Amino acid sequence: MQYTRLERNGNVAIVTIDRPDALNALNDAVLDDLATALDALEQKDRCLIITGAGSKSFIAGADIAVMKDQNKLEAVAFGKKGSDLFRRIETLPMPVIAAVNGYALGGGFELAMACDIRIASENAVFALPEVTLGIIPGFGGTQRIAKVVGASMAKEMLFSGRRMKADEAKSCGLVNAVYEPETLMEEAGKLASRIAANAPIAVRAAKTAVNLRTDADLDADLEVAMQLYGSCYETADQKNAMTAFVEKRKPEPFEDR
Ligand code: DAK
Repeated sequence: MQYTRLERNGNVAIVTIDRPDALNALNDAVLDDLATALDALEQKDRCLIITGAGSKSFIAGADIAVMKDQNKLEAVAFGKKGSDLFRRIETLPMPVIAAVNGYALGGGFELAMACDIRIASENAVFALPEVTLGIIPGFGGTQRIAKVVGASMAKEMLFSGRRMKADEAKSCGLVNAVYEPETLMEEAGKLASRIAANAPIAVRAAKTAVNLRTDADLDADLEVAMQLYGSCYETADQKNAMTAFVEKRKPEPFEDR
């Protein structure tokens, strides 16, 4: 695995997304490595922590340089790969904690929302900037965010693409706790160990029970969201915005086409 590390501390597993030169942005290879790390989890792993390498970013989103040139079919295939993987994280038998150590943008924020519990460092920043790039979140974020922060805040974040800092994320229930960057992993480890010390069958049953309602409709809704996502790839606005990001400049004004 080039882009993911799997470590263990007792019966707590820690997966680190490790592509710091691109702020841990998700491309096919990163998603493949993350899937491989999940394959390696065992029943003895009673809690999983997911974090990002480096001090600046959890995950700065899906890889815009890759998405820029995708056509609709390629975009839907990439989206489905990430969406299925995040669904797998959401339905892992053991609890999953996202330790958000910096930027959690786009697909990175979506991954954090597929985890059971989110804690963050003081420098964490959350946003769904997809509409500024001519697309919508494609890894299930449109379906999960309202359940995490309520419909009104969810829509504000989705429609505006604005950034939310850690303190606001805490006040709206997006994260459970905020820590100094230096202590984030230690605190994540303490919480995970506390969970891991409890009766595993009971913890797994509790997770399944809480997710019952979510699971009932989510798969069908994710499919519809994927088609909506794909349709954005037939627009000039998407090409304009993603090309501008890669060329490190502002996009031309959007044309609604
Ligand atoms: N993709 C690719 N490269 C990225 C990246 C990203 N999302 N974010 C950062 N990088 C790269 C930068 O290009 C730069 O590379 P070099 O120029 O050094 O080669 C390096 O990481 C460092 O970034 P910066 O130089 O920009 O660092 P700054 O501190 O100045 O700024 C930043 C940090 C996080 C504010 C900035 O990098 C930024 O705005 N990044 C983009 C954030 C973003 O818009 N993320 C959302 C991406 S959209 C779907 C699947 C998925 C999705 C949607 C649909 N389907 C297919 C259904 C999800 C979409 C997204 O996630």
